[in-house]
Amino acid sequence: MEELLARPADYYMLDGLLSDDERLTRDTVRRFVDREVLPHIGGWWLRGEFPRHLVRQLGDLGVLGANLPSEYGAAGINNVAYGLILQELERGDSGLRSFASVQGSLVMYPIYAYGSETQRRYWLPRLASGEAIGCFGLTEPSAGSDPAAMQTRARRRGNGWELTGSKMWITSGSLADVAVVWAKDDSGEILGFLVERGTPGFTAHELKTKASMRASDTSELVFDGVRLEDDARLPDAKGLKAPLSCLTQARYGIAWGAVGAATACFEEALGYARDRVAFGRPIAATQIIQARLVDMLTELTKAQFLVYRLGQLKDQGLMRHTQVSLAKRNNVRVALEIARAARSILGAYGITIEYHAMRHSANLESVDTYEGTYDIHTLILGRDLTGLNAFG
Ligand code: TGC
Ligand code: FAD
Repeated sequence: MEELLARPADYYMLDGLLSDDERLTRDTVRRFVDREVLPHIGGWWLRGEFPRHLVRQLGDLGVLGANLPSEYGAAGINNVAYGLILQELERGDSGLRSFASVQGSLVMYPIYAYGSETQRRYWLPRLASGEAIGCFGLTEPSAGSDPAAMQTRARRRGNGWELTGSKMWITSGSLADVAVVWAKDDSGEILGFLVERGTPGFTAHELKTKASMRASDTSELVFDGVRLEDDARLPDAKGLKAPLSCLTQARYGIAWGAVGAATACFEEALGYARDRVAFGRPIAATQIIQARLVDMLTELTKAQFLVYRLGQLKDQGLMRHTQVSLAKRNNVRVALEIARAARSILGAYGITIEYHAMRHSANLESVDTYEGTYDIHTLILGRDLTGLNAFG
């Protein structure tokens, strides 16, 4: 019983299924988040500041792109351990996990999977250490769920390319030293490019009016006739499948991260309900609050097992991208519902930044939308089940 009260969110003792290495990785990041993030995150979030000073520390901890091979400077850990890292980062804040997801899954992964050896050797060690920051530009002002409708063009100019268009809602866009940008060539084929900060014609503009993900940089990228050499192109990326394969990697991490945000909210609500007295007794002694807490714990426990099994499948090379859609869709929606329930258990205190539930709830509205909305993942899964396309 005492053990349970100490770790109420691990009701099914999933901890016991982890290897020593996985547990060590998780606990290292857990301590980092407790020490470096939780005491400050409310202020950063309110002021709309991304904690840039943490980037090198994340690099030193080895968490950036940690599931990529060590020959390029990454940690080379397995996918369960990688998922646990993202879970712990998002227990701190979705914006921090988002930074790590973009850096590892949307910038390092495409360079690793589709880049030249020269691009890999140059960028991956810098991105793994946090010396360089990356961003990923797929979404446009008029093309989000349907990236095939992108307008950004890469036109042949001599031996190189000219890039024209814009990308919207780009995480880390104003911080990035390098942007992975997706554009159509003259034949309509989707290609990927590495565009470095400072390249003439390339500008980034931070969006300042967000009521969600406030401790994360979200920017618009503009490409006004940007001239690139052919060696800026990711040589092996051809067609929509290339960026979509990066999304699979990021969605995998998001499904784990959502467990972290949900855990923070569940534990906060449980603690508060035990302490808060109304009508002469703790609100935790009421049937309605107990029922809510039990529903939260049940969904959290199911979400934990979903990603644990998904991680095993990924480590065995058996994971399908539609299984990632199921986990992303479920776990983010569950986390959002747990955050809202926690906020309500906290009463008026729950709307303040001294508690975590409201911040997580506001952040998770973005997480529910990005990397494929809840509805888009429903349609991906519906198509997989029936063989019929309901997107049109
Ligand atoms: P569709 O015919 O479905 O696919 C074209 C080809 O790609 C393959 N494929 C995938 N491969 C790997 N992973 C995936 N997730 C894949 N999904 C599809 C597919 O098998 C096909 O291959 P082939 O060999 O037959 O050519 O193309 P479609 O145009 O019908 O796609 C529709 C849809 C809805 C699946 C897709 O476009 C989609 O996923 N839309 C959502 C867009 C999205 O998620 N954008 C995210 C932008 S990045 C971001 O939000 C970062 S947030 C910051 C953070 O991560 O924290
Ligand atoms: P739309 O596609 O316009 O969808 C609007 C609504 O219509 C949604 O509810 C959707 O589910 C619904 N809908 C659309 N099509 C259908 C259909 N066929 N059937 C039923 N319903 C449908 N993008 C990047 O490329 N890089 C990033 O780093 C990045 N970071 C982001 C960070 C934040 C904080 C946010 C909020 C977004 C970010 N995005 C990024 C963009 C994100 O991926 C898109 O917002 C997302 O893909 C949805 O696109 P949209 O906003 O254009 O919505």
